[in-house]
Amino acid sequence: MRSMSSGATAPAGTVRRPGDRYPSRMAAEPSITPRLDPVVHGQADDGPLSAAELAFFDQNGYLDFQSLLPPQELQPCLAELDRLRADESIRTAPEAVIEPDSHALRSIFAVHQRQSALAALCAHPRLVAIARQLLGSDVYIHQSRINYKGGFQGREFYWHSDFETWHVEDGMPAMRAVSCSVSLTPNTPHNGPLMLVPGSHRHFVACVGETPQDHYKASLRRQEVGVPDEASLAQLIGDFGLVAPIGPAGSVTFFDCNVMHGSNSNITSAPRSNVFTVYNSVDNRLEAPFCGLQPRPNFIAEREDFRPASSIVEARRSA
Ligand code: 6CS
Ligand code: FE
Repeated sequence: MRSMSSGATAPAGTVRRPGDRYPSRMAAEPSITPRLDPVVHGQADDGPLSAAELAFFDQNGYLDFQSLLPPQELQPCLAELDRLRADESIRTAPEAVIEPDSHALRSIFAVHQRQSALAALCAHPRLVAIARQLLGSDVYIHQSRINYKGGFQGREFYWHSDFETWHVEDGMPAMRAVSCSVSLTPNTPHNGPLMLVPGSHRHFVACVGETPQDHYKASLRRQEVGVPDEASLAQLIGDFGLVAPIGPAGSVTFFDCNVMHGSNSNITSAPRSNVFTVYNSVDNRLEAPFCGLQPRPNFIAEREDFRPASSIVEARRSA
């Protein structure tokens, strides 16, 4: 830790706030500590997941389904993605993220706010029901995005725990959120599928390095602060191994907010386009960021709209 002369105030993010159960980016050395929150909050009786599926998620921190959604249901989402990619004005929108070393589109955030096929997918009753069961409460959409990962151009997402960033930069208090990745295109072993370290969700890797102002502008293109050190990663991967769920369009992976994950660049010709929706328990709303900086914008981390995701669908049906 940097030494300070007497009377100096500590830089933002180097003093642990009371109630911060997962301090990170504060100490000079990385550490791995046990998870302090349950993984599965609901019961098998709540449905739709079976006791065996809940136990698998509890142990591994993810659950994948081949062909959960029929590909025809995803056609309007692919058409919307094509429209967005063709729209030059999207590239300069704050929600758009451009690849670090080209002008290719990497991500578009807050797709659930677009009143469109992608928004309907984020609030899909089958997905919301699974998230509600895993989190044992109503859920709202904390974040959504489409990761385009185009052929030849789509770059990697380095290893990270989403929760580490959501806790430090967004003030998410507890590990009670789940991500859902829906494949709009096939995810193959070759086109940069999601890779996970099963079981890593039970360990919190505290990272080294102070969070810069407006970190998201760089981190969403290529993350360099809030990434685990290589020794911690080697330990987790050595202990637990790696999985890379693959499947056709319509396959779906749910993964815990603290599972270690990443993905490789896509140097094949086929895009790997996935829609990610993050459901957070309504009992786990964001507080002030634990790094002491201003919160990130709402299109990355929701702070205003806590409508249960299930009610969004009902409201659309009755509209
Ligand atoms: O900073 C975030 O919130 C995002 N960053 C990564 C690399 N994954 C999750 C999330 O979209
Ligand atoms: Fe992630």
